[in-house]
Amino acid sequence: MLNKYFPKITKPIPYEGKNSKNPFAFRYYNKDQRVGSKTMAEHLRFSVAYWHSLLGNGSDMFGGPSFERAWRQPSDPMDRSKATLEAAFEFFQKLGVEYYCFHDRDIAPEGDNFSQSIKNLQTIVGLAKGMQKETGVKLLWGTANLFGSPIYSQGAGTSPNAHVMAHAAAQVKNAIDATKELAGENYVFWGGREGYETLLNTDLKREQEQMARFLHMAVDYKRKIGFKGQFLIEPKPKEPTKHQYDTDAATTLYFLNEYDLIDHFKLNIEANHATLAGHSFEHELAVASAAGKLGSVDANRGDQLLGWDTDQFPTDIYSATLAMMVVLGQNGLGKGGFNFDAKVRRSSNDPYDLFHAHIGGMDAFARGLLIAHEIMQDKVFSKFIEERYSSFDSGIGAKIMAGKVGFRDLEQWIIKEGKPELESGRQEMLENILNSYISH
Ligand code: XLS
Ligand code: NI
Ligand code: NI
Repeated sequence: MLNKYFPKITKPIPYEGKNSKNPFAFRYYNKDQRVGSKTMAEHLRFSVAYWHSLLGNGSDMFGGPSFERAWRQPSDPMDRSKATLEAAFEFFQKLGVEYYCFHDRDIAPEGDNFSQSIKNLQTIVGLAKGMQKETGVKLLWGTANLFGSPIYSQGAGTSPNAHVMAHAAAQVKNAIDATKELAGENYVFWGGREGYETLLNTDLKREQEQMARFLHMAVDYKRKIGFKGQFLIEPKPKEPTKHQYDTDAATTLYFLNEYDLIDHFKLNIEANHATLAGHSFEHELAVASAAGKLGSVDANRGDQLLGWDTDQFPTDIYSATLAMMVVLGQNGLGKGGFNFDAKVRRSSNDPYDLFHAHIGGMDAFARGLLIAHEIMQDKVFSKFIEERYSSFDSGIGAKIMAGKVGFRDLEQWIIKEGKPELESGRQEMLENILNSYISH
């Protein structure tokens, strides 16, 4: 096992059960434990986000780095990337996580020109491939950073400048190549700057048409090279741009339908993006899932009092339980997983905080999984929901849904039958039941 950057951890984080007081142990996540037909590891497919956990340095809008990791010390950018890669795989192994995710620019530095950038990426990909083989850690998804460079300040695929769009396309081509080379199971598109600030300089329709063209080119390329990973779009309503074209799940699904892309994409739902859009995490998951398009999850959380993407590690058992109910309801995420798109706080300056953060997130979802599984086995809510809609299973309800009656027939039916009687929705009772599962 690699052992250079986290010497205090000498073996993979163990599962010690819920009474353990060891801060470097799992209390719920027991990877081989079966929950229904799969193990916890198979259900959850946890992933570390390279950009936050390996590159994060505590900086925010008001201050520069508050910590510098040992693996970020080498001054040559390629040496720094290599050291970071070593630290990454040591961390993955010691944490006991099976997947990771990256942006092209996270793992390899941009060169002086585009050809050099390609070479840098290929060199690091070669090394990463070796480390994946050595450790068994796999790539959940790759993506391209189309938001950091100043050339993308007015958009990438949706830039008003065709030269910029071409550059973005060239970059995504290489990021897909890298993902394929590393047997990535998905490829993510997050439209960081695919939106606009003011209509005074923006043709909204054109920009959406450009975005669609961009994604169609990606689909064509995927087919040409035989990349078998799932394409995912990650909705987010704002930050960095004021209006983003992929605001939330419903908006993104509409866009994909409108531009004939729906068959080629699923969604990657992020908790903090859901709340920024004014939705709950479980709402966004449910909207994606209802369309058969819930592909993967960026697990994190926002803060109720802060209106931006704080990307905190998820610790809320309620939220994790409700999320797992949606995921179990669709029989899992398939090729997707739970990627911790989350960063330790500015004050968490010790590299071992990365362990605490991930252990907490993994335990929260493991616990959510256990509770959700029990709830679903007992059919507590599903029975209630089925019963609640049962008037559509026979009689007039069945006729309505089968298209056998119209407004005139229903007028006659109402004249005869009179006023409806309503059953209680029993929200409070159901909330109490949920609580009883969570607290025992
Ligand atoms: C930013 C996004 C980003 C994507 C990958 O808010 O969450 O990190 O997950 O580009
Ligand atoms: Ni994300
Ligand atoms: Ni985010």
